[in-house]
Amino acid sequence: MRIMRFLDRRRKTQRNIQRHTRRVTFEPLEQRVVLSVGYIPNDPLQFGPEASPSDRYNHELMQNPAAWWVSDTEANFGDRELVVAVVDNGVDYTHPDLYENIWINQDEIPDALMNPPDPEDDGLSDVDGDGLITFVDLNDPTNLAKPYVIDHNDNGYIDAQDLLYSDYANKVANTDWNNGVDDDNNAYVDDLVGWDFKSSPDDNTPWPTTSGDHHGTRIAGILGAIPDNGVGMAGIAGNVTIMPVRMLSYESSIEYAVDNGAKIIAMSRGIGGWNSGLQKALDYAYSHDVLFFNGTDNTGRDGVTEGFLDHYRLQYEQLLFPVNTDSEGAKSLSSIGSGVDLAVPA
Ligand SMILES: [Ca+2]
Ligand SMILES: [Ca+2]
Ligand SMILES: [Ca+2]
Ligand SMILES: [Ca+2]
Repeated sequence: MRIMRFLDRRRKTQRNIQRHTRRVTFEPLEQRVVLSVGYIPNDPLQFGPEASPSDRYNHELMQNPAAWWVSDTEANFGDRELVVAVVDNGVDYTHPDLYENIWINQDEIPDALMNPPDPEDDGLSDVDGDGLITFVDLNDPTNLAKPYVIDHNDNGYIDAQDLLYSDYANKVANTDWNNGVDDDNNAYVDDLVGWDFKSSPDDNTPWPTTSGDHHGTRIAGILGAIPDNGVGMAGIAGNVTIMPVRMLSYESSIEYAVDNGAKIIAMSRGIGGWNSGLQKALDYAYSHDVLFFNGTDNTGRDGVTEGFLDHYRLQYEQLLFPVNTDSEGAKSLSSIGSGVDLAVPA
């Protein structure tokens, strides 16, 4: 009886696979026909009619549509409670394909917004009931009706910059949120959406201040661009929460990310040798069960054929070193060789 049920389920699964394979057939990529089954989101830059195979090969090679698939009309893009710190040169938290996924430090939200003195006002609402106040909640009509949820920068939605500034051009703080009080007592005043260690003095706007500083925003997009919103691209795990940390030293940036709830750290520093600060930061992350990734350099060296060892990658035992691949799964920009842990199409 049990075997029958198993076979029955297997047949059903096979029928489903055949159905979805017919439904979702990508065009030939080079000489190889790539078939993918699963949920295809509507993000135009990767899945629209104009998108080329080179725009979406990362999703095809990783078979992300299959991982996302729940049903024809429902997808699973990851867990919002999973916080990924992008420790880099800042993240454009006003970006239309990122704003909803930016981390909000729950304990830095002023109590006056959760429990307002006005008895008529019941405060901010956790609309989707996930136990957090997120930008998804703040962009719901229930919260948009509150006098302290305002699109100050006039871009059509509530984003991190709206919480920090009532007038960004003139650097006027939004004191409803950015109240000058270290509400969570973590020694970072008003760290509502991350921290900028690089500016002098350091501050609460982990924003790419120099034009061309798009690296952190790009990393944030690859992993967490809002999926299925008809805009731009789809992140690999587009429902995760992104904590922007603009870094200076390893220790302070990593400790901040770990202490404030990041479970994954994505960093992209050129590491050429031994650094005691990095090792301390790694020990700290590792002892708190935080995965720590750092891409290898982009000089394209091949340690396998050239026969050298990159000793630094072997020294940092707890650091995960990914390399990027091209659409064929072959070596791309990244250097390969000893100490590399995994390869990812990107
Ligand atoms: Ca806005
Ligand atoms: Ca704080
Ligand atoms: Ca505060
Ligand atoms: Ca999108």
